[in-house]
Amino acid sequence: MDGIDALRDKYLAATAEAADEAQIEAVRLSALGKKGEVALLMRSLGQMSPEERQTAGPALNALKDDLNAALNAARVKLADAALDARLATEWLDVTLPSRPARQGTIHPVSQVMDEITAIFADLGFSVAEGPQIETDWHNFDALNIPGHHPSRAEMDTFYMARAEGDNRPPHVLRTHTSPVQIRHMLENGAPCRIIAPGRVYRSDYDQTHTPMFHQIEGLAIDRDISMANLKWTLEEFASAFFEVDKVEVRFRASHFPFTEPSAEIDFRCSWVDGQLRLGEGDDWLEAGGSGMVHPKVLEAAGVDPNRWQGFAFGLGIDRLAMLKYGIPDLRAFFDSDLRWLRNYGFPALDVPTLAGGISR
Ligand code: 2NL
Repeated sequence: MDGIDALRDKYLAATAEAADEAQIEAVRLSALGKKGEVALLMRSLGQMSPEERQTAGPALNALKDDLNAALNAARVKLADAALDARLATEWLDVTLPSRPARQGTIHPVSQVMDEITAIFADLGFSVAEGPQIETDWHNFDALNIPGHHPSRAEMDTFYMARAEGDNRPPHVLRTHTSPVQIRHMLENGAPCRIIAPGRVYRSDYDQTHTPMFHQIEGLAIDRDISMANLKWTLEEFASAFFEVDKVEVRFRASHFPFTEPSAEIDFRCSWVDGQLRLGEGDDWLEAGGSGMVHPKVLEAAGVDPNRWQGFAFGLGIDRLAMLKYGIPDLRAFFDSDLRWLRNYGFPALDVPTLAGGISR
């Protein structure tokens, strides 16, 4: 009995002195572990007489319980002390304002697409949309582009795969938004004033070409629409888009299968210290192509060319966006990380970056 009380005193004292988790565990092992002193005593119960065992057994169990309770209490005390220490040093001012969250913005190309759409809306054009995967008829034949035309060659056009044994002509990724206008005329007839903005695809990749790019085409069909109406429309567009009073438009004779006559569209401009100025100077900015819709195209689209005529034009949106926002490489738009755009002042993309910023 005395031995048990002595053990209790010894291990309660040791527990009280244990300064950390490891020391508490060491005390537990030497008392209650497999080879601990209490365990050894437990084992000696076997050699005792039944009378001795009747008192020693419960006393040993009580010792075990007391030591376990003391050890657990010591652990809890340690944990409480650690928490108190953390609470004293780590604290949070919940009255501070939150960090500003970075917001996304509309992609510059989408912004420009919206701007252009708004300008043409003011001029009475509505927006038409259509599929990006087209039949070769809507993309080529209806536009008077013959089967042997270079733009139909494998190298320019992305063709969709057909199942083995399916010999119908393959669908294509539209190479321009003209098929949208073909579909519009087929469904709504004439007259019409529409623009068709959207993604187009050509198998081309370099400094000035990406396999996906954006185009906006315009179409105005009525009884007496002329190139003069086209020129005025483009001048109104250019001055609104580049935010200057007046931009002179120059037509250069050209050829497209879907227009006759056809004209390249140039805007008067100047380059001063690498900076583009519109509406002044002796330079010309190539902006796209245009012309009077070819009678064969009207016919294919179900519009009687003897009753109706009109103009059409196509503008590249990506280059207009680059010029307006001063971005030199088209590829920055579509296949670079956000740091690139940030370099051009799109503030929502303002993330920390390496000095110099640009890396590819
Ligand atoms: C360019 C040239 C052009 C058209 C697009 C068109 C559409 C129909 C009928 C006739 Cl439905 N023409 N579109 C006409 C002339 C030129 O685009 O260089 N685009 C960037």
